[in-house]
Amino acid sequence: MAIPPCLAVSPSQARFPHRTDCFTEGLVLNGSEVLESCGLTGKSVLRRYDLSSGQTKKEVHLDAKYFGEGTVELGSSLFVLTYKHKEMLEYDRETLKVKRVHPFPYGEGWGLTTDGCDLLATTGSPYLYRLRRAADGEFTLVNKVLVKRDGRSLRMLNEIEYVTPKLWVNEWITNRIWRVDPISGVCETYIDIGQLHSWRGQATPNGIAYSPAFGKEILLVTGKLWPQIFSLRMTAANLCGDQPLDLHCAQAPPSACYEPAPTAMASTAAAVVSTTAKIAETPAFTTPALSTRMTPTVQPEKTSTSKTGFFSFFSATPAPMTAMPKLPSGFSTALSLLGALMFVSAFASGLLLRYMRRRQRDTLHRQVESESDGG
Ligand SMILES: [Ca+2]
Repeated sequence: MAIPPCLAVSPSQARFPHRTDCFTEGLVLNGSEVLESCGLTGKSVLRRYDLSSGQTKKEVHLDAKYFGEGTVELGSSLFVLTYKHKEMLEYDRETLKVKRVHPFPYGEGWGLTTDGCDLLATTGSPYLYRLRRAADGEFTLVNKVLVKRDGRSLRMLNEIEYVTPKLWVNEWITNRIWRVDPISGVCETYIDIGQLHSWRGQATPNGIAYSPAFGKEILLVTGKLWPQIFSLRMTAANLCGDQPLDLHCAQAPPSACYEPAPTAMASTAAAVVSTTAKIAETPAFTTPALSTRMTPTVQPEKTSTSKTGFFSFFSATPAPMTAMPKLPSGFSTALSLLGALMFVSAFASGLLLRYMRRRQRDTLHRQVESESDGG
C-alpha cells in the first residue's frame, strides 16, 4: 500500500482568537460556539465561548487533581477524559456540573469524539477505542481498532474529530492531521499544518473541530497555547471521503458528505429506538454493520502491538522459505542464523524505539507539569 498522500489545503482568511493559556486537549464546535477543554494538572478548564470574539460564555475548573483531556458532547451530557486518572467525567451539558464519573481503564485519556452513537477515544497508543453506553448509563468497550499508516501502526493518536463518516486525528508532536476510516483504521490521507503557526516543545498542534452549521467544508484547527484558531477550507471529497455511505448510526451528525434524510430527522423516536436496540444487540468486540465494505482490524484487549506484529510476521514467512531450492546444509544453517539475528535485532530496535518515544513523551509531560506548577 502506498503512503497516503498529503492534501494541499488553503487556510481561508478566517482566523479566530484562541487563549494562549489554554493547553488545548479537546475542541468542539456548535455553529459559532466553541467548547474547549484545556489541560495541565490543577489548571484544567472546560470553557464555552464565542468563536468570533473569543468571549467566554461559561467555564468550570476541573477538580485540581485532574489533568483534563479530550472532550465531546453527546445527548444531554458532555464528557471529559482525564490524563492519568483512568476516569472519564460526565457533565450536564447546560450547567457544566459533574453528574457522573466513569471508569476509563484503557490507558491514558487523550482524545475524545462521537459518531452520534458511540464515544471514540484515543490514549496515545495506535488504537481507537469505541465505547457504547448501556442501559444503566455505563460505557462498555465495543472494540479497539488499530490505526494504520502504510500498513504500520500509527502511534500517538491525540485529539480527534468525527466528520461523518470519517475521523480526523492529530498525531502528537507533529504537524500531521490524519483522515482515518474509523471502522477499518486505515489512514487515508493527511494534511500538514506546519505553515500555520511556528511552535516548539509541548505547544503541539492539537484541536480539531467541525460543525456544518458553521461551514460544511470548513475544518477548524489549533494547537496547545496557540494564539489563533485557523479555518481550513476543504472539498467534501477531501474532508470526509465523499464515498457511498453505509452508516450504522441513525443519529450520525450531518457533514459535507452526509445529510440525514428528512424522514430520519423527523423521526421518530421509534426509529431511533429500534436502531439503538439493534446496536445494543451487537456482541462485544465485533464491528458495527458499517464495516461490511472494509475489513476491520480488531485486536483483543490484552494483545500488545509488538507481539502481534512479531508473530504475524513470523507465521507469514515460512512459505517462501520452503519454496527455495535445496542448499548445502552448512549454508542453509548460516542463512537461518543470519535471518534469526536480523529478526532479533529488528525486534530489539522496535522495543528501544518504543521505550525512547515513551520517555520523550513522559519527559515532555513532566516538563509541562513542572512549568505549570512554577517548579
Ligand atoms: Ca475535536
